[in-house]
Amino acid sequence: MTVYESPHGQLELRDLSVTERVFEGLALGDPDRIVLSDAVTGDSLTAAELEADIRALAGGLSEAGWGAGATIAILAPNMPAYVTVFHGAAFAGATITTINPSYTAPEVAHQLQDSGAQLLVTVSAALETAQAAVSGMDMPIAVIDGDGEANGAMPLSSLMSAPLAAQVPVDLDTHVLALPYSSGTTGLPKGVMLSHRNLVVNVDQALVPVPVYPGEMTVAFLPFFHIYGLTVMMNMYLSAGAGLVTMPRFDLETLLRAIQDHKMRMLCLVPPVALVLAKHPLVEEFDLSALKVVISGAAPLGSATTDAISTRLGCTAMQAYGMTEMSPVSHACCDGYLKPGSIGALVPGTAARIVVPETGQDAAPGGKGELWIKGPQVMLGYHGNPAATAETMAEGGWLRTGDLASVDENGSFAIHDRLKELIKMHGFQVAPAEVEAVLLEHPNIQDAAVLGRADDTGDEAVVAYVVTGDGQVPDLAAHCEARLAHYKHPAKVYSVDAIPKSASGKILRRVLRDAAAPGA
Ligand code: 4UW
Repeated sequence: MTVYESPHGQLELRDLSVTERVFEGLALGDPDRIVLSDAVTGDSLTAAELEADIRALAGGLSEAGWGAGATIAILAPNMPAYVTVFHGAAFAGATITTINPSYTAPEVAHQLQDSGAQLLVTVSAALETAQAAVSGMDMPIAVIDGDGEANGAMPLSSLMSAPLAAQVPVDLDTHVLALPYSSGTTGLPKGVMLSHRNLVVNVDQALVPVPVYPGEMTVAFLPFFHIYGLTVMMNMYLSAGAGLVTMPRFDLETLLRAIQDHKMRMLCLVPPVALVLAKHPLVEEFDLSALKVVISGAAPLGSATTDAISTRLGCTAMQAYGMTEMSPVSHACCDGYLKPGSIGALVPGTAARIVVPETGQDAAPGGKGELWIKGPQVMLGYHGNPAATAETMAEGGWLRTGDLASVDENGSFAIHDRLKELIKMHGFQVAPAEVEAVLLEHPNIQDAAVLGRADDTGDEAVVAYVVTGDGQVPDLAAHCEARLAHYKHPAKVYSVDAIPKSASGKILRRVLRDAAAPGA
């Protein structure tokens, strides 16, 4: 077995809950400094206000029976109060499942049911979807903004009560703190069970190659419902004593203005935003001279784009790599590990193997194989799905990432391809199996397969192949609109005679991918 260790060495594990870790960061500096500010509404929270709100919500949730043992769902865009809800629930000993606010009611309902949530916290703008999702369920709804009472929901403020003095005790290693959803290497989205240990250690692991300084600010447009936004934006910045300008959705001008006005030093983004920074003319109209580091992740980014950003903005542009199942960070570039096209070196306390899928053997030095990861940030497993957990976790605690990778003699890793089914659209997950299931609900579709096809920007589009009785492609707009968030809708649908499958009935996606698109 060839095991690659982190050049940063090991990391001392600290027995803190994720909220206690964030409180450490809030205590670094003036308690009256703003740590969260909404880029659109200007609503803000100081360090002292955030801590007080978290303690008050934790107190109220505990009193109401939504503390220890409860699962709370959050369906909201990025906003300062998102942090209050996440950490109020965490401090009260609850489990939090984070839902994409662009989901349709059936998608929300599915995650609520699968996660076993008992309370749904949302915003007025998503209330209609939330109510449609919970119809037929005994699921109270709390609304962060507005009173919601007219609609049978309760205002979140009614859950604020006497502040909780201390973390409700939970086992840091086994209690499920967060339950974000990921399809992993195959199948439908599954709840990824992450512990307090996972999330705390990953913040500290990421801060070694990617330090963040007390008092600085960055823009959080990467959504908190996704693990990248949750750990790297929310928890890493606040734990380091820094702060965030939150954006409910991406808007270039707002982003550029925030970087300029707050003299931001570092920006974390995804490849489509990296491209915009490299090319968009609006970038010239703002003073971004404070920006020194730009980090991209969640999907591949070519070195041409990192070079273009470095040249245009006079900063270091580089990649990091993560996966929901790893809380999420396992690799980041840093001094000594800035090789073009690379995802950098292993973060502290993390080990890797490169395993050739066909043989199950470790690849020869420099060779390609599936990236396997072991470390304290690796998930506990998939919620209620031991079969999927067993498929993903190899013996000895190794997580199979489903990514084809290699490592050079210096310890810089590169990702070459995705072996798994997953499609990445703007950095967000689209599980082919989920889209296929929706297509199969259409009365005229007999069989379906879905793939990602890279466009000329390197982003992926969802492409569907369908078998229909008459060989015609049905109009799927209304069908998909009712069932799937927009970013999961197929951009192209082709009619085919048959979907290639293995003897066991598995879709042969590579065969489909390699065949010329019919009519294209
Ligand atoms: N290059 C190529 C990359 C890369 C990549 C991810 O939705 P998930 O489960 O999770 C994420 C997490 C991304 C992330 C977290 C923390 C961080 O610092 C960072 O970089 C700044 C990124 O996206 O999807 C996981 C899958 O996304 C692909 C890869 O296929 C992985 O298994 N992926 N980062 N740099 N591909």
